[in-house]
Amino acid sequence: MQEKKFSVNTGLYYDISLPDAVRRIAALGFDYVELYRHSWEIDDVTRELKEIFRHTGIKPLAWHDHHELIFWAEDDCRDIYFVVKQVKQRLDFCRELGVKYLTLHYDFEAYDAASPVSPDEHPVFKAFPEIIEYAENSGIIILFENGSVQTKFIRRLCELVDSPNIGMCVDIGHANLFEDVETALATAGSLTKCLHMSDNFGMRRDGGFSDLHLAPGEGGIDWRKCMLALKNINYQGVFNFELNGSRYAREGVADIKGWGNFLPLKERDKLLRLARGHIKKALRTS
Ligand SMILES: [Mn+2]
Repeated sequence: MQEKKFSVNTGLYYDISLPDAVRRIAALGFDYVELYRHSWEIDDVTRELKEIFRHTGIKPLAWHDHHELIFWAEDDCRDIYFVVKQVKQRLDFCRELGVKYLTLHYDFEAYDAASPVSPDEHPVFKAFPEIIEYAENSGIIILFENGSVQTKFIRRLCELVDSPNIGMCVDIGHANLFEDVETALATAGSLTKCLHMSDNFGMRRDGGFSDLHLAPGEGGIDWRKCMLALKNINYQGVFNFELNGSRYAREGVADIKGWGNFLPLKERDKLLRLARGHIKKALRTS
């Protein structure tokens, strides 16, 4: 059996610099890193990041942008030029850093899961020909991540765009909240190029925050079943953890999106060891 590769999203170490987060993840023995930042300070650290990749052997898996694609469009999405410009800028960064995937949220807030529209009915769809042509020329694959936008919508989007440079990053925690893990993976199928792995206890009914981004093993997801679902679609990619390092997440309070109240760094390291151990065990027993 091919050896499984593991990766970490730098958001877990959001309170230290991006290079320091990458160094820390490399020191913990991970194979890949997913780069995540709200702002564009990455502009200043490109050279340093490349040095770390070269010295430690850790490889950049993806650039994960904070913004949704729709966020860049005006309310009525007339400003397609701006959307295209933002995505091209990210693709340039990916190429500069040797990152294979650009992972974007399609939309988190405005999407109505109860009455989904076809992707090509949305004005932002007009941006795709130019975005995809640029991605193809850059050799970067754009991945859309499921959230309240379910995998069936993104699958349809990928089919309509019809390019080898578009695919899906299946967020397992989000699938557990907005559809279910096994259905989401079966729907995404061979379009699944990357994963966001985190745990939660399902959708809360009291309005509390549900998308906790706990380490696999801390929440209620059956990871053995998840590994079986991945085998069923012959997933050959990296196992990428996207964890929240805040105390809030463990207390289940509503405002963890503030990325504050962090656990000490060593406790966050432990979460990664827990996550990796839990997934390795789930792989062995599935
Ligand atoms: Mn995610």
